[in-house]
Amino acid sequence: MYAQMVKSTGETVVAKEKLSPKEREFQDRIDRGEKIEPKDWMPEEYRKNLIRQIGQHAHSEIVGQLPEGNWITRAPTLERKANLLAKVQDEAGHGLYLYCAAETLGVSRDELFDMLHKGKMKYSSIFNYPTLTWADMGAIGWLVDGAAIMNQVPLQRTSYGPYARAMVRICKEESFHQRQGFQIMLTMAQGTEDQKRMAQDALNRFWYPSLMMFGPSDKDSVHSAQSMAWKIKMNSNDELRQKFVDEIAPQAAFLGLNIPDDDLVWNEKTGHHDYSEPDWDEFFQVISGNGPCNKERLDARKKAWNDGAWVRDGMLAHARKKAMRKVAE
Ligand code: FAQ
Repeated sequence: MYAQMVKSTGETVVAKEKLSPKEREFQDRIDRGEKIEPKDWMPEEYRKNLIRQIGQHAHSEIVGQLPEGNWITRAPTLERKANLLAKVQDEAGHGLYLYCAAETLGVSRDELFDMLHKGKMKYSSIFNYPTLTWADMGAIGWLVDGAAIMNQVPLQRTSYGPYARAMVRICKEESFHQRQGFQIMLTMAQGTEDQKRMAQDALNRFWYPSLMMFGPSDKDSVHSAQSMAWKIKMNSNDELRQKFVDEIAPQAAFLGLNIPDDDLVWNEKTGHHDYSEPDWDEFFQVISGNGPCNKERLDARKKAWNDGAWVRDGMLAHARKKAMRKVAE
């Protein structure tokens, strides 16, 4: 099946004194907060790790269009339809900024798509869950975009210039997405008994998958140490997950909805909420290609790629003709 099998290097951070002079100078630039630009020298592992993370991020944006795309024709009002359409289009745009950022590292878009289609590159686990009711559009905006923003705001300060700059615009748009999601939840939570039940059901199904978006717990995160030393990643997975829980818990209370975790409680001592970990076996199954919708999502992406072949061919033929005309002039 579609195992998503890009190998984790699992490398730990090399002590500064063991780095070559070039590598040390590179690390010093990062430590000073300088941005690394496409033509600058960079260690091969830095380049590969960035391609992995930015590529996975780009794929998440475009695969992430599918669960919501499912509801555009069934949105309950014209306004909701227009908002959802705009949101799904924004996700396509985010994918494009990110593919462009990855291309500056010497990988082509065709190669990135090929790795996605062959199951050699991942996309976010969250998009392998189905969207069963309209309330899921609220839960996705509120929780999924909420988790995405929590992770992406710090990435505006990431060390690689093109990635950091792409994040600035993406974060602005994501905050609109989160608000529209929260607004759907608010309307439903204050609506009829059936609407409230649907909102609660969506929260029940999306809560733990949203926590999984931040990645495995720190002790199982193979990339965090090196990625944080290189400022490819600014915070650990558990740090961001905790911030998310602390932000969402009072919002759920405001909505009058219950987070499906009996152990979720404010802890005076730590100044944070205690909460239950997601089922990590389920997480590893989903990122190995065995989630509820993995096959459906990849099939949809492959179909879109194949259906679009004539557009790519046409554009290439046009570009070739234009170039030949220029030579003839
Ligand atoms: N799903 O060592 P770590 C969005 C993999 S954007 C799938 O901790 P790392 C917008 C990881 O790749 C959502 N795989 O990895 C939207 C690695 O495997 P590998 C996407 C996951 O990279 C909203 C292995 O597990 N955001 O939603 C996941 O240090 C609504 C070990 O993990 C980004 O991509 C996962 N959840 O930390 C669109 C942000 N977690 O590659 C539509 C940028 C971990 O060795 C609708 N990325 N893995 O085979 C990051 O910040 C990081 O890459 C993490 C993972 C935090 C996701």
